[in-house]
Amino acid sequence: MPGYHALSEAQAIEYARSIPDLFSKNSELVCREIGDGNLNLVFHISEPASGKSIILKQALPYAKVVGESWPLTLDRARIESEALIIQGKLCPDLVPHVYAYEPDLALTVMQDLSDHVIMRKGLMDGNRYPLFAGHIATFLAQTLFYTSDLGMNQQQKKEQVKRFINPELCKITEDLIFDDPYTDSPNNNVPPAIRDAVEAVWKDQALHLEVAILRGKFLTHAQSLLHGDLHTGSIFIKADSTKVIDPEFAYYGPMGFDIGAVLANLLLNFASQEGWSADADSRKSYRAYLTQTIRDIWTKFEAEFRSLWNEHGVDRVSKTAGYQDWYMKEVLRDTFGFTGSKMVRRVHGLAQVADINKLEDEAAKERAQRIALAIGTSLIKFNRQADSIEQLIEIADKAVH
Ligand code: SR1
Ligand code: MG
Repeated sequence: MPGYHALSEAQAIEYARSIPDLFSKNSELVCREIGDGNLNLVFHISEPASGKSIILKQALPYAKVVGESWPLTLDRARIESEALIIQGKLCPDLVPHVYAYEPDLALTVMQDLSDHVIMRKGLMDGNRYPLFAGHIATFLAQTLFYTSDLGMNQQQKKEQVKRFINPELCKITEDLIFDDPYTDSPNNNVPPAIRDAVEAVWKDQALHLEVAILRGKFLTHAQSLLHGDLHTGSIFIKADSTKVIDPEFAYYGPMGFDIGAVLANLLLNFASQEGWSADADSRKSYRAYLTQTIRDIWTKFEAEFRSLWNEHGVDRVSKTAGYQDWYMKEVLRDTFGFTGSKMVRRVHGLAQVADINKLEDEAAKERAQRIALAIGTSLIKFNRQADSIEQLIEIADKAVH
């Protein structure tokens, strides 16, 4: 990209000064690079005199988690800023505000959310967020409904599908979620303690068939504009506020992939309670909080989605008797399958999760990994028979009893 260079902290300050009407002309600005994700630079810039602050997020031309040997399109910064703008129109309180997008630098200027914490960390610290289920259910219902053929004009939707063709980022998902974990790939990071369980995954033909079917849906089912990477590291949270960030994997795919990402990451934390909870009672209580959150997310999502459909559905055919019930069951079944897929990849795939990997007690870590793998593989195998969110919770509870 002409003019592109990765910013240093000093250059990030210089750029921030050039944004009109933001900071005072000669005031001191402080910058910290705080990116702890797999792909990008994130600069936090503040003006101590006024207390104002912003975030500059810059895409690097490679995957930071691997290094320069893994080149990656800078177009993902455009995808991310355009997705944030669409999501911001549909649910303004649930995403950061975008102030500007600078295509030459693959740079997005957005609202600073430092008064929130990354949800993964919040859960690892044992916090509870009673409003989260309602917030994320609304995010999912609004974004998935209004970007689908149910909620928008079908020809305009096809134009939108074009803008969100995201082949390189989708390829990461296709490989890291639907391929590598099911074979002895050099991309995997297999924890030696659970090698036997991972080898069983590599041999399980019934599991592989379900993963192939789910992968087929991910490749072809352009149902809604997805966030595409909706794990708990893509959510900023505090008691009364939830903000979904980082939609650089956005593309048109199956709704259950986004819903499943949220549920999978709650269940990864559920598995990791082997190590985070102080005793059996607190483990049981925190797990019950997580499963109640899952129940609430699905129930509230389904109710809000159905009511959007009934009140704002754009065509006659989608109101055919029985179609809505069939459709919602398919979304639920996909949710089971993608929840499972998103769990399995985090146990022995390339990019894992701190909930499990930060456990210091090796025995607890091994138990957590085995639980996560058991829940993930069971959900994948069961997905096409699912009828109720209670079955997902039963599968999770069974893995710890
Ligand atoms: C090479 S990127 C690894 C992972 O980080 C992102 O958050 C996605 O989940 C991706 O699969
Ligand atoms: Mg991310």
